[in-house]
Amino acid sequence: MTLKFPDNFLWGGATAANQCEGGWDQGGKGLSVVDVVPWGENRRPVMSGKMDYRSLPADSYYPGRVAIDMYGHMKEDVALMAEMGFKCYRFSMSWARIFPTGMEAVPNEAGLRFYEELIDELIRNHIEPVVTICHFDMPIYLVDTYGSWKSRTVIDAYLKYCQAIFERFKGKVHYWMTFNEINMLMHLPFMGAGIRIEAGENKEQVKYQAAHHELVASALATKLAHEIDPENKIGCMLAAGQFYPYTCDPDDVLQAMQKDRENYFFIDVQSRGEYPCYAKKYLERQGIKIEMEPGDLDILKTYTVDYVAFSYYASRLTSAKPVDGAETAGNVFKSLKNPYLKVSEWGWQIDPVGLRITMNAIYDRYQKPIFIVENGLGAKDTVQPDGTIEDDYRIEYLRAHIQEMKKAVCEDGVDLIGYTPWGWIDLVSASTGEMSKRYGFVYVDRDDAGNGTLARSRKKSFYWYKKVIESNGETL
Ligand code: BGP
Repeated sequence: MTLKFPDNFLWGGATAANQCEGGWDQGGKGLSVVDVVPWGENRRPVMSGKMDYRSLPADSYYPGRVAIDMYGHMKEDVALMAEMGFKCYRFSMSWARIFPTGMEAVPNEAGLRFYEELIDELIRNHIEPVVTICHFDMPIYLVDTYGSWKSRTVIDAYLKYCQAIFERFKGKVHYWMTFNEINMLMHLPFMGAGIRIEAGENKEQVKYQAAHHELVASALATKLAHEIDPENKIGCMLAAGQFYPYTCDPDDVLQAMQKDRENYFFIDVQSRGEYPCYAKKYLERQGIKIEMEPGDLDILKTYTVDYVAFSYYASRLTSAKPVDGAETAGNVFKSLKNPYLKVSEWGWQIDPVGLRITMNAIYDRYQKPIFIVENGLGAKDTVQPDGTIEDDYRIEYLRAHIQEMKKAVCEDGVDLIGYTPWGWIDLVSASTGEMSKRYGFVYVDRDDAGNGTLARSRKKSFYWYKKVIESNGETL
């Protein structure tokens, strides 16, 4: 029995354009969703689609606009990844950089060139690019003009964008994901999918209709990717984390199963090719009628994904009966406090064994290769007077998760493509807009209000992760 990661295991790190790239008005880029999501008390109302960004105070601060300016630090940042020995880098492209409004007939050459330079630089450094096509990021024009994914027009706009990047990066990029955390649409509709809920609209109806359009777009993108280059591998991507029942009361167990299904719904369609029976019944019960065009169901059935990617930060806990005062924070999803788990400074529960459980649950369900494309600890770091950063807490978190990941691969036989911890370099937090919620192996000198030199420095975890990669996960 081999207890090692496969030789071609893709160790790397992940980011997303909307949280690291900046350069919001550079190179002909159009305004995108993240550019209008502010820092501070209005962030949640805007992200959840309850507040229109056009009514924000004029002095609002938008941390994504400059972020950590990877746009201006690209070569330096690739050099840091190369120094750690990355085998792959998961990043997203900004749709609005390539099609500023989403409706142009031809792509913006300067936008394509930026990603071409990045991809070429990665390949020169033997780093496999792993691209998220849409990560909380779309031209705001599509939102304001068409209501985003409420409209089928956006499917065409998305496919035009996909075609432009599949053709331009043919032979250079092989791993793609159609939508980041597609289930985020249910929880933060504006950030997840550019959806604003207008007065009088039935929220659930709107969200499931938009989801249908995204699912059709994802299937058609999969078709296109395979036609353009049969070597392309397309993944779906889920904000994952198994739900546990609060007690062994069968009602709690049932509730946990149902909670998991709310999220699995999306990737059940993307991976198995059809609306699952439980979802059909749910929609029926809620009186939700999804408008479909003839052929939609065939498209979903025929063009399923090649692999299943997911983010994992924590497991979740749920009860069928109300449990007073036992709720805790966690990657947008509400969860009860699990007395067996510690929490991060932001209240996110820490559950390495939950990663093994989640990996097995997903692999059992789909029997397709899986890819952990986000995992990590958001924490405050202290820069010592000599400039060093001793982030042992981060090392401890990642070590424990990698140990469990290893068990899932080596003892349970899960087919895992790779591991890309989130925010390998500090970046803007999606949920809070803070810079002080840091995930990186690399520190970036920038604070929550946007002050700082943007200088990069290596944390203790940088050297640790380099060794992990060098030893293919043997030295932890
Ligand atoms: C996921 C997102 C990422 C990332 C991560 C960490 O939901 O895909 O974009 O931000 O969560 O969350 P946060 O930044 O809120 O700490």
